[in-house]
Amino acid sequence: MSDVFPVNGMDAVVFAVGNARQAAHYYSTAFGMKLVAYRGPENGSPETAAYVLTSGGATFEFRASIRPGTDLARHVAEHGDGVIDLAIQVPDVEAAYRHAVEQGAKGLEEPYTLEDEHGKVVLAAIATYGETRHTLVDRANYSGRYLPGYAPAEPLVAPPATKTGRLFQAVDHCVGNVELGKMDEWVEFYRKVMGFTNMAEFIGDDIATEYSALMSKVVADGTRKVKFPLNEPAVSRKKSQIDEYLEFYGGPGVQHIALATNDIIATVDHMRAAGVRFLDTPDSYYDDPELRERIGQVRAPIEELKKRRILVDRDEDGYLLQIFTQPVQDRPTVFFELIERHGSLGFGKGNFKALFEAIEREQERRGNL
Ligand code: TYF
Ligand code: FE
Repeated sequence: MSDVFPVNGMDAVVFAVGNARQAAHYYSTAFGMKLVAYRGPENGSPETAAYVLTSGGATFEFRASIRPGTDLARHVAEHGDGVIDLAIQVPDVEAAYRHAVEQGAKGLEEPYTLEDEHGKVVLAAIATYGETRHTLVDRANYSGRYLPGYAPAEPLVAPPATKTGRLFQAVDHCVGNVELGKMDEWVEFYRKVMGFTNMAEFIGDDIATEYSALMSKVVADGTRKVKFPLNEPAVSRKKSQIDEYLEFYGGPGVQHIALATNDIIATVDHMRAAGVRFLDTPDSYYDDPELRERIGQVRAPIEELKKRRILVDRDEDGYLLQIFTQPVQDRPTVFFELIERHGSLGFGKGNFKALFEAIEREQERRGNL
């Protein structure tokens, strides 16, 4: 079968924030990212300041309005800091955009080309859940740092003192929260528009009623380079964490970004020392003899994982280590996951119970349970 919507991988994750200068600092010091490009009133952008940071193959752009009355200012006033764009690299923007719109996607920007002395980039944009968009990007003929119009910028701080000089190297997956009853519609959207298929891992009715208060399905492109889990709230005794998000974000949006790391222990140590807070996991998770049986040998002693509250899961393909930050802004909305994969293609199914209990303890502390 020919791929109707080939993708090359994730491009940038774009955040709308209240203060991009300070966000650039936080993601430099706490996430070990490298500032590489800037656009603002000094170079032709009178309304918006934008900072572009990278970590290996991952790119984040932080945009803030520097004037009142802009759509970006409205977005931040309404949703708080959040993700406005999950950009995807495609080999043929024109073909991808036409296919998407024919299949019912809402077109936001017709294909256009940006050029400078480093070459050209082709872009287009379609809408997805809430106010989120997917910009489609072809940068195969571009050797500049980010996009034409952005000036090179130098790192704000020295790289983290890890073997690689970074804390993570790629975006592993990006999760969306949608409204009750809408998950399957969005799964269908990604199937029709992008030819994405369901991955085996999901949170169904059974898990939802028992402890998660959410349902989840994962769609991915055929090569598994772009993975988008989708959550919806489930009706249960307690208020769903997804409802909490929808209430405080003011609608559907990106819930978490998972970052792939080769050394989750060093990454967590750096981030904690820099002030990032993670979800707590009780001692009982590590002291449970069933855990040792379930996960077998992993690359670090369980004591080292326990010290840092890192979770571990194993399936037929291998194992993974993962941990979740607290929300990274005042609203209980966007958070990050760190994930170190050793063969496993899953999302930590065996950790769902412990994870959702930890999230519920946080909801309770916030008075939202
Ligand atoms: O991305 C995933 O599916 C895992 C598990 O609210 C998960 O990280 C699912 C829902 C959620 C938090 C984590
Ligand atoms: Fe995840």
